[in-house]
Amino acid sequence: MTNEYLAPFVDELFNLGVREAVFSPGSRSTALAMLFEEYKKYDTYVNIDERSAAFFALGIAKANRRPVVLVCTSGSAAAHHFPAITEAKMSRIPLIILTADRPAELQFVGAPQTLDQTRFFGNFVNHFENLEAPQPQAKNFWTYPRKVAQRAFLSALDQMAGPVQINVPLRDPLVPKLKSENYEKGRYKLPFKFFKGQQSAFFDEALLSSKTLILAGANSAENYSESLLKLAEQLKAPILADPLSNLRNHNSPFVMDSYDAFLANDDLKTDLKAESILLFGQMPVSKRLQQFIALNDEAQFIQVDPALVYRNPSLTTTIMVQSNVTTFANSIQKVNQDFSYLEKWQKAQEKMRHQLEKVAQEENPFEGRFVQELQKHLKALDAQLLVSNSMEIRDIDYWWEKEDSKVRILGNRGVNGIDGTESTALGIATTGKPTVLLTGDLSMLHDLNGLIIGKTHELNLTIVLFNNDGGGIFHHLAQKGVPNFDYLFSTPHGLNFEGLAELTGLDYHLVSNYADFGQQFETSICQPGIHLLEIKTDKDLSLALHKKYTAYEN
Ligand SMILES: Cc1ncc(C[n+]2csc(CCOP(=O)(O)OP(=O)(O)O)c2C)c(N)n1
Repeated sequence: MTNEYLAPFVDELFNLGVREAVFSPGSRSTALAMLFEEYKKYDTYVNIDERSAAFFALGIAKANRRPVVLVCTSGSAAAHHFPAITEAKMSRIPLIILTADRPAELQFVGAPQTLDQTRFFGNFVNHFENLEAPQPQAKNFWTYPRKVAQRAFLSALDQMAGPVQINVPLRDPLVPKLKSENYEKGRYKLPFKFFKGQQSAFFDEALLSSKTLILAGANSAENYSESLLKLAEQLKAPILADPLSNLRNHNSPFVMDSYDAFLANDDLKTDLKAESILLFGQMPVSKRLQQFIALNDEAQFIQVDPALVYRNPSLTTTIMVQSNVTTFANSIQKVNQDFSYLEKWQKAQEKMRHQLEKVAQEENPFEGRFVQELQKHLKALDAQLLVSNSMEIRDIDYWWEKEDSKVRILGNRGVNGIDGTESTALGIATTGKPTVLLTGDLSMLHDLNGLIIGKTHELNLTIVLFNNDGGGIFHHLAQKGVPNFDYLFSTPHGLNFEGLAELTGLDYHLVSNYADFGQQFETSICQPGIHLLEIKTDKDLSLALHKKYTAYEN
């Protein structure tokens, strides 16, 4: 399989619109040069001097206003591309530079013609990444190289067009097997497309089938709820509403809020398969949803976003539309009269929600029921709720029901850190609206210093702390039960949060039961200062209760 994955890379660049490739000869770049040449559809050029080759490619790209591929071998070769790359960057000319390289095991060991080619052109490229050899058995062996090609092409044609470096570490044997069928491997049913701006006619006619699914994720730039609800109604499409999308603030029959639980069911996953999937905003938190998307790899996956940057880690995106959400949604004219797909989702949703709601009878202190209680007490308020990462955001995903409300749910889902939690919450609290932080104990401990600014600036915040003495999430993951599990992962600390009252002057309360929580919460939210409501839970019991209340039975 050596180097065979490069054939779909070459094919994908052609599919995207690249038509010319300029090579300088070398051994490490053999596979690249041969595969472009054998494809037979590119206009290729050879120049022994990489410096001249790069300016030559720049000239072609300038004249044709489209990206040109430039290939060089490892070592000092890439350095000679530099002058033309600075020119391309500053004059916004798209180039895709493929620098052949030695693989990781031959780096920093004195291998010939080898130097560190990582981010070789610094700030003078729009994008850098390695095109690594995928694992031979991997499902994405043939599709991953296509994604790298797409990213390279889209970055080169960014709003500020420019050069892009794809570094290509290659192992021996360097001469590839030329199999013409490899060029077609990993192609989607319909080729990858991207649009800058509106193409409603295209979507109306070809794409939005009667089995269209809408994914609504966090979107910090825009409140798109009304336009998505209208679009869902037109298309009879269920909206899988991530808690951070805030679409759950609408008690609409199109909004689904319990999918993370029922998408664990294999029969349902087959029955609910989509033909078109529209993603707005960030990919939702739910891991099961992401697995479901990966399963739907035959569907058209359309990402609508102001940037042409991937937001779908399942690698199934087939169309990218560079647009803000409202403009796109409002441009779609299609009306679907077939309710049958929507009804399937509604049925699963109702059944699952019914099961999840049974948590209201749970007597033990359980995060699921406390989320339900929290929603009850917040719903009438124009409030803001920051949710920490780990199980807290997942519990909100399970138990925060759609209902007409104004609560704005926020989270730091850019890199999903357990850091900066109190600081972010206090930053949010500066708006003066009632503000609540729902956090786990490790996340809270990580940012205790963050409380200082609350005191300095007299900010108001109610902290609801789920204290299970360590990282409960690891009890749900594959690490559970490995040697030294507690020491390495669960990390119980036994710290006493009550001491924070003395340390920081916050108002502390240990919650004794659900009714007590309600009373304390109602008092805290109206009073100035920082209030900490600590709820003690048990990790193993919590795991069992999660299983009990989130199980979907056929
Ligand atoms: C800065 C940072 N360090 C480490 C992690 C890995 N991590 C994810 S969840 C988690 C445990 C969080 O525990 P806690 O806040 O108590 O929540 P629980 O799992 O109990 O719900 C850790 C350490 C991370 N996401 N971010």
